[in-house]
Amino acid sequence: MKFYQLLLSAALTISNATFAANPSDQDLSLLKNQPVNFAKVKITDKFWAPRLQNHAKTTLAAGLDQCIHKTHRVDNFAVAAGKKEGKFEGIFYDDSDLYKMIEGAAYSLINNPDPALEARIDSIINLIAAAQMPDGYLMTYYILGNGERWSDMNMHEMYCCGHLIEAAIAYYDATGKKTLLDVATRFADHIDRTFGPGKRDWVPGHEEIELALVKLYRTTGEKRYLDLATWLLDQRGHGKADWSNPNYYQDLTPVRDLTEITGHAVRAMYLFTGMADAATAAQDSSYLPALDRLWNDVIGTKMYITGGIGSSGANEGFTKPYDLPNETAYCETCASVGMILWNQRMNMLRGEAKYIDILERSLYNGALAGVSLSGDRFFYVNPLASNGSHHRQAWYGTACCPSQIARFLPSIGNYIYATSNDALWVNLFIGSLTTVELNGTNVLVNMQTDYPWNGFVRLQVNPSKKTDFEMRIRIPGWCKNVKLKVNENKVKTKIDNGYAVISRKWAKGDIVTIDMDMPVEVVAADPRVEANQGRRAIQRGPIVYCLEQTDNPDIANAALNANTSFSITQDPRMLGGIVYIDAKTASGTLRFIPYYTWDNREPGAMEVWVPYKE
Ligand code: FUB
Ligand code: ZN
Repeated sequence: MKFYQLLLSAALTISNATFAANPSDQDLSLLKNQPVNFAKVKITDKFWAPRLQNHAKTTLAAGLDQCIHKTHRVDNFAVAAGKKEGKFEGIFYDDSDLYKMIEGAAYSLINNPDPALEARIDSIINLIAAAQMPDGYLMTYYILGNGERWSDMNMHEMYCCGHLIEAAIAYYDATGKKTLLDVATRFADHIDRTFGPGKRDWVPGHEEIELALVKLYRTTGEKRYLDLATWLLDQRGHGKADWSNPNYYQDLTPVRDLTEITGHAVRAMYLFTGMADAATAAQDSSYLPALDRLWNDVIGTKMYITGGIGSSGANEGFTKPYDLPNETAYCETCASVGMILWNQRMNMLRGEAKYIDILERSLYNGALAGVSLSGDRFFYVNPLASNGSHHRQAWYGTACCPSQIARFLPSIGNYIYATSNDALWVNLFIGSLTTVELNGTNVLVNMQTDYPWNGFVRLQVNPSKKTDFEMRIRIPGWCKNVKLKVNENKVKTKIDNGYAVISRKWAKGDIVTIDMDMPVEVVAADPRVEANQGRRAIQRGPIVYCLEQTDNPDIANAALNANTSFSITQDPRMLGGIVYIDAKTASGTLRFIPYYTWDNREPGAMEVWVPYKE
């Protein structure tokens, strides 16, 4: 096996939307492409399709059980609606987890109709609607007498409203039912009546409502929701809140002037996603230079090899450049999902494959580790090393991560394909079927692949009639050698912004094959990352690997060196079906498993960055 050494800056050197961003036609002027919505994508592969089934069967049931029976999340609404005796129990932002579970259920219903699940969600929605105040206000914590509403910008009222809006749109898209959308609209209208130019100022302590209001604008066509979103973005950085640490809230600098990613990681991701969505919807490119600067900062100096971000638990976020400790890495699951949301928007706006490289890194590593193979246990924090004491849990007091996974997984079909006027963009390699319209012609696309275990991809294209379009195939940053063929004939393609572009008149049954070499790579971090000095990580394709004690009893003495040789084995029975890597050194063999699969067997130590002897 070839022994590669890549020098990556920070954790990495940059080589050179909403879950469905759903931009409407009037948004298109700034966009290079628009994602194909997951509702139009049927995932057929062996990697993701079983995960989605497990999500529908296990993850949703587990999360709803937590909200309905094991915690007070649904009861808080029942009490607020006067249908149950009691008081508010839990954390002030708990409503948001229920909304995210509804959003996840809605996405799941789109591709897996389930009348029993729908009926269950309908009854929860009736409680939510009954809890809403006559003026549209809706947060059970304050409705149930815990102080004065709109008195503290850090109390997540707008955050909860944002998640309500996202859930309501998802449920409306899935079922056509409007009850929750009406509730969300009434809450948004209440906010719109209370805050804005000539009304009250407000800086949402936890971003989220901005991107949600853009979605609401797209769903309802009401421009005032977009205006409210841009007004809220423009509130930031003018000292309107009295935080002791405005950097934590991304509130030190006006958003267009931001140069450095700071503070709470999830908040930052939602902010940047909201800025990108507002830029698109308002056709306002003035947000983009800041987004470019922030992207370079985080990717170049503050991201882990897993695509995780936020190195410190103290602020659930960022510290200084290259400060990327492994055992104490925070890397909240929500932050990795946030990277996926934001990077998709950046790709839509810039049309460059490098954003999908990061999206893919966060997807297969930082985000996917957030859920157990069984689908009912979750990581909140995703360290890159453990002494064996860090484990997934069934739920958390602050349950943002389980509910995030619940809403994210069923929407992964959003990230595979995109289209522009005369091009099909193939961003991720996930076996799937879709039909897209290109130049007025319906084109059925059938992708088959064993990715991420194998770099061979077969794409069959079936236009309803012969038609010209470009196929833009992302060549991943990790791929050093690729062979492309059309109908068995080698094709030379131009590479444009990381995409191989095949331009031709396509006919029924045309077959493109993409054959990407996927060797084991030994990765070195930027020397400025102190924690990784004298260490190496193993990556193959998009998958980052780790050592786990159960396979490597002597993990404390594990080390790689320049003479290590690697062999790969595909084992369909191990950890849900993986390729594991054996590393042969003079002192024995080390077994590496995909990072996302760790902590699914007996507890033990784990490490991604392994000592390396020159
Ligand atoms: O504050 C709401 C959520 O809880 C944040 O997004 C997470 O980081 C956690 O603090
Ligand atoms: Zn979270």
